[in-house]
Amino acid sequence: MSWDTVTLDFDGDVATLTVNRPDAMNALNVETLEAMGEALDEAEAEGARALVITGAGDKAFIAGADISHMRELSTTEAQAYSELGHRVFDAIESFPAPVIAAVNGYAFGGGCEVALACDLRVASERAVIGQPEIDLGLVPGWGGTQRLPRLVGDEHARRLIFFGERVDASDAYELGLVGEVVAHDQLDGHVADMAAELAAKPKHAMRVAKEALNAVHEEPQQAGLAFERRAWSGLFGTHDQREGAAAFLEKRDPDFE
Ligand code: CO8
Repeated sequence: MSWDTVTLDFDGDVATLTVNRPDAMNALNVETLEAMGEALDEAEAEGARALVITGAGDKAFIAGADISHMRELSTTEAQAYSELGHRVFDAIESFPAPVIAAVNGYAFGGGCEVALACDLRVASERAVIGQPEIDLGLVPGWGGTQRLPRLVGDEHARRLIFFGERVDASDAYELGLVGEVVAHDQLDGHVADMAAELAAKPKHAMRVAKEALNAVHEEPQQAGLAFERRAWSGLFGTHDQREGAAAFLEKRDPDFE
């Protein structure tokens, strides 16, 4: 499948979803969100074991929702637009393999929220990130009010959302908003290496690790701990669990399923 505003490429078990509207700073209009949803389904159907999300061009990761589209919306249309974004971002969060945001430039509003829905965030030193909705008379509408405080803590999230402040890559790293900052021209290669390493890990254990980590936020702690207990014991007896232990004890590389 192919789309006008999204590309999906495979390199072995690693899929890369690129939002491709560089003339509009990769802003997310309805067509692009729908294409992202279909691309995520395809990546899952093809068995991707790691997914990279990035933006086309040299300036923007994703500069947010499409402001020219938003300007015309009725309340009902705004609700549909909001729900579409939520569905896509939830699909990123629940994608059954690790998802890495390669933040190659501006990541504002909905663009920051895409990155927040990913498992890991790596920024180019040129990245600028923020939730500037307040200055458009809005608030983050695709999960930012919930996912941002989990990542950076309540105080920093309030500052970013109340002031609409845009932070550069090194400040984003200091806040914990990204896990790593790399030179701009090394971003793609570095993220590709990370994704390949994650894709080579045992698939079932990786999926359970992600589900358990997601449960931290989805359920109260006791329910999350119960999930971890069930999931952990559920991995026992799998080929990869036996092979992992055997390979360690026999001082050899594991041959995972
Ligand atoms: N939407 C639509 N078009 C955009 C967007 C956007 N978010 N961002 C940039 N563009 C367009 C510009 O209009 C311009 O188009 P044209 O060439 O036709 O004039 C083109 O991209 C290039 O942009 P600039 O000329 O502004 O380029 P600069 O390099 O000077 O600046 C910036 C780049 C810094 C990214 C600047 O464009 C900017 O600040 N953009 C807006 C960022 C922003 O405010 N984003 C938040 C949007 S709100 C949001 O995401 C809400 C999410 C929740 C939605 C819930 C739905 C109900």
